[in-house]
Amino acid sequence: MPLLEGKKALVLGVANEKSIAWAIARLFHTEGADMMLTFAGEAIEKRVRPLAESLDALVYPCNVTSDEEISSLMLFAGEKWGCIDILIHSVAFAEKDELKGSILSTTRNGFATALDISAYSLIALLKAAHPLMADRDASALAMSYYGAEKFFPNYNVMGVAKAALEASVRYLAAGLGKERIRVNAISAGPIKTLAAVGVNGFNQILSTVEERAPLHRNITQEEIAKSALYLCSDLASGVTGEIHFVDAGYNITGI
Ligand code: NAD
Ligand code: IMJ
Repeated sequence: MPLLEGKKALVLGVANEKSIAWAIARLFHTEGADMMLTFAGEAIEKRVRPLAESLDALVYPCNVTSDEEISSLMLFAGEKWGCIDILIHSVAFAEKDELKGSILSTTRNGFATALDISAYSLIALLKAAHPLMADRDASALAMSYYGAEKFFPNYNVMGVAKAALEASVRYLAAGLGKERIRVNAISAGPIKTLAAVGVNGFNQILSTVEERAPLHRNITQEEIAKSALYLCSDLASGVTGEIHFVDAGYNITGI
């Protein structure tokens, strides 16, 4: 039996075939969900349209910095579907200069941009989407990283943004529980996606995980998607406000 038969799933954050959001979209489609993908900007649109077509997915623009684009997206979902069962937030951005050197070089604007796109956007999206999600056992899922809790070189303001994202997940879960909307996050191990391109020392991070994680390997986008399927399906009907690690066990290690 497919786990998401007839469910309406809105996925933000597909940039290319390596995106975590793409693995989630493919698996949710396989499990019977109707899909909608969003894009921010023309460069991404060119990549997303053919991917969406292969899933029969609807496509709509949404730059998460814009309240107008968010509300227009939800109007579109309302017209097409009348409801939303699943919202996947797989979006993050900081200016590249913020992701090197010291946290002390973080600028006021760089901080605002990173927190706006990577954390506030989850609140903004659910503020606009919750009327479509209420009272149908809907769920939202965001993507985080262990840098929210611990120091990782170069992650800098993104670590602060992920800490805010994880706290937002807990507050949103508490606020939306009365509408029977669950809100969770996956804290994923490092993966070579577009979000890792040009990051100093990324290969070192990958080999440290191989060396030290209990499973002695890195994780895949498909493994994140499988855990996302659990968290967004009825299998996790009692789970909300949770930050679930999919990291080959790396986070439990001491030395
Ligand atoms: P990705 O580059 O494929 O995905 C990031 C997405 O964010 C892209 O689709 C991009 O278009 C979108 N985005 C950026 N600014 C936006 C805006 N203003 N409006 C709308 N969309 C915007 O990389 P990914 O690795 O698949 O990242 C997805 C999520 O997973 C991010 O939240 C990231 O922090 C998180 N994550 C990634 C890793 C990793 O190692 N790759 C590990 C843990 C968590
Ligand atoms: C990103 C930067 C520094 C260290 C990093 C990462 N480590 C990991 C990532 C150790 C695993 C990837 N990650 C978890 C992210 O959340 C990445 C977010 C990101 C990446 C970029 C690169 C390109 C750019 N802006 C970005 N904004 C956010 O210009």
